[in-house]
Amino acid sequence: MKKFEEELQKLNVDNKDAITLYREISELAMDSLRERISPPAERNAYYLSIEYLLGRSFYNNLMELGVLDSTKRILAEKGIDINVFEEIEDAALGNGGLGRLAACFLDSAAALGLPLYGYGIRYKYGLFKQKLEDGRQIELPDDWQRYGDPWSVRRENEKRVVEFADFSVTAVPYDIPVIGKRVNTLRLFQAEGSDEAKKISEWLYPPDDTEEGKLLRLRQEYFFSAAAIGELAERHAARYGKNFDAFPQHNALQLNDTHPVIAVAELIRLLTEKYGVPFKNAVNIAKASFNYTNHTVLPEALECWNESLVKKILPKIADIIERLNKIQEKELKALGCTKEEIADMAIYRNGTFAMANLAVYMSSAVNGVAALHTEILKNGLFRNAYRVFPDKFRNKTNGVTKRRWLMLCNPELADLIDKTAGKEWRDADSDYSALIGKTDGITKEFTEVKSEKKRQLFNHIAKHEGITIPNGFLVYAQVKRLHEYKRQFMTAFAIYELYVMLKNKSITNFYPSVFIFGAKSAPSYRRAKAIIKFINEIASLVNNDPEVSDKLKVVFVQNYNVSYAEKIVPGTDVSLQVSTAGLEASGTGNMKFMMNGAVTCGTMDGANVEIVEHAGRENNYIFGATVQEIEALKNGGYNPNAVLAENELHRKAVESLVDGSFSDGGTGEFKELYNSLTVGASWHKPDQYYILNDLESYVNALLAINRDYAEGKVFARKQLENVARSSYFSSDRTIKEYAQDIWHI
Ligand code: 26Q
Repeated sequence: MKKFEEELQKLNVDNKDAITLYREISELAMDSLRERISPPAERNAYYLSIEYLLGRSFYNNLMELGVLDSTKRILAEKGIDINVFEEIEDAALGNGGLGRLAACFLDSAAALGLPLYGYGIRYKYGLFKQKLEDGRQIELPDDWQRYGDPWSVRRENEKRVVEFADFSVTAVPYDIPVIGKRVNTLRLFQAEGSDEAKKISEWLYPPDDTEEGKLLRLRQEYFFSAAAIGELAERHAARYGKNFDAFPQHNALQLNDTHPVIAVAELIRLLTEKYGVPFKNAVNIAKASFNYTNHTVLPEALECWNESLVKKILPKIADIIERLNKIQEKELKALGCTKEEIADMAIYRNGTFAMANLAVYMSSAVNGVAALHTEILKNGLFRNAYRVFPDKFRNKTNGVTKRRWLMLCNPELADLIDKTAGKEWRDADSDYSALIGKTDGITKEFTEVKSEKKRQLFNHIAKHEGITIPNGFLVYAQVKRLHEYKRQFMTAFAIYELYVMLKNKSITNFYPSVFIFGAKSAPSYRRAKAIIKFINEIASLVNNDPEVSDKLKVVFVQNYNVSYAEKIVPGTDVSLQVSTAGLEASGTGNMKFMMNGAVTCGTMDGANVEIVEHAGRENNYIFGATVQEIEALKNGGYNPNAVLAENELHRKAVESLVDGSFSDGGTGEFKELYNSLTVGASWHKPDQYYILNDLESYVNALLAINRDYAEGKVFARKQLENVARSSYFSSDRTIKEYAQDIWHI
């Protein structure tokens, strides 16, 4: 990288603003990368994902190139603070966990030297930018390319046409380098052509509450799937000739949830129509090439496409899916399945295509994203398929990249690990288990690192939210998409109860604490938006009450995104992971926090189960009903009103929604939230996420943490044990498993 550093030395920075410098320095880095792009291997894996939540590339790429420190130094010599580039927007081409996981996976594969290529969509507008006005979420368009996009290369001569029944679209590839031992690429397609063609890559996640919106979403899914498949088929033919029997030997395709499942039908269509492969062979080739990862068991998040919709714009694809359904039915009958079992597994039912069923039937491997989640797939959602095709199913517990989520966002902790256990942990093939047994000796140094990261976080919050948090506060954080099943609502009640207890002095010796929330709600998700408003009402009550504000603070940060997470995660003591057991497939925020020395306060859900297995239950705070207990409540006629009748504090907290304590501005939102817990709604029973069932044990866990934290060293040791035992949650480990067990690369 000498060349990059020399060029940077020569760079004239006079009178250039941060944006110009950002572009010029990024271009220098891209120049130095050009000859390092790795050629495809004989066998490659491809990740098909409708989301990639990349965050900022600038600092990460300089780090991966090994020039972050020298760039910082050279710029400083020129009078420029490298932090000026923090005004550069995140590339937020995703919503949350599934998109961020895709980014971590690409990073890990490159670091390990594995040929994994990403395919997706180059949305003009990524996930909306969030502002809070009067405690409410306001959405603003995310024009992330406003300052240019120096990390992408447009591949004009590799564009291809994607056809719909009513019009065709040009898919133009943009390649983003993914840097590591190999330099792989993430290829995002941009839709070009007529106005309606261009619309396809305009918005991440168009509102799909109308027929038109649904059509657009379907077009997006087909658009990038077909562009990717077209390219892979063409490349195969050019390299190995028109015999496609060997296609699965050279290509492993991973479906990131069901959004790209239509690629399966597209491969069959292309092979039969363009390359003369008989239908049956094409089906077998597809089955041997595809694998599917499920990321959610929530019924409302399982994709079903109306047959008529698919027929309208993709008649041949609809035909193929129907044929697959018949083949499946025949096979299942021959295997002795009952009518009910066949109906449950059917690809086509009640006029819709069940995409998860299509994915399971047409994939070689099907995986969940945490041990518990995979068990739930095998015994619940896909129980029949599991009985018929047990060998397909496997677990691949998620992970996160330690490069972005430790080395980059917490260099102070990374240095401490170096000093204590050597530097080897930084290699993709290594881990930090060398820390094990050494944590006792470094609690003081760790506490200093944590305090420094809190100071940095509090400064950032003061600057962006205008709220000051005194140094030394204990930090609890719940940052993730806003969803009822994630139960930010329950945290709100817990905070309100703490507030009441502080006021009436039934708790004393409370260690001063701040609760940090960060979350975006889907724009049309009314209840989630009401929960944001409710949390902000509690925040203003607590923060403005002089009697408690030196003990308790609540901050809801605006526009929580990857870059904000890089500040919050290192500065947090307690990671709140409190979903209703059985509903969070894995969670990956929990892993980022653990890696940075936060204890988990959580339920036995998703990857929390494995976090506790590795780091020790004694070093974390587990509370609430287990999956089995939730099952029992479900079957036993759970009655939240009985809980309310018995517990005055809970009653006070829940009644605060309707007794005038807070105002929802006359919208009726708080009453609706209240009803969701006490009377239910047409589509669900009261308190369907068992908030009131778990609230008491939650508050007790928060209080136990608060007491233990005051002990100092003992708590720091718990935090450090989490760091030392977090190796398993590196996405390097996860990717090695995919490479060995599924992709065979
Ligand atoms: C559903 C129906 C129609 C259209 C879209 C969708 C849809 C869109 C996005 C369904 C699901 C998603 C996103 C899911 C997601 O992010 N899941 C998270 O995946 C993480 C990575 O595996 C897990 O850690 C989280 O537990 C899981 O919630």
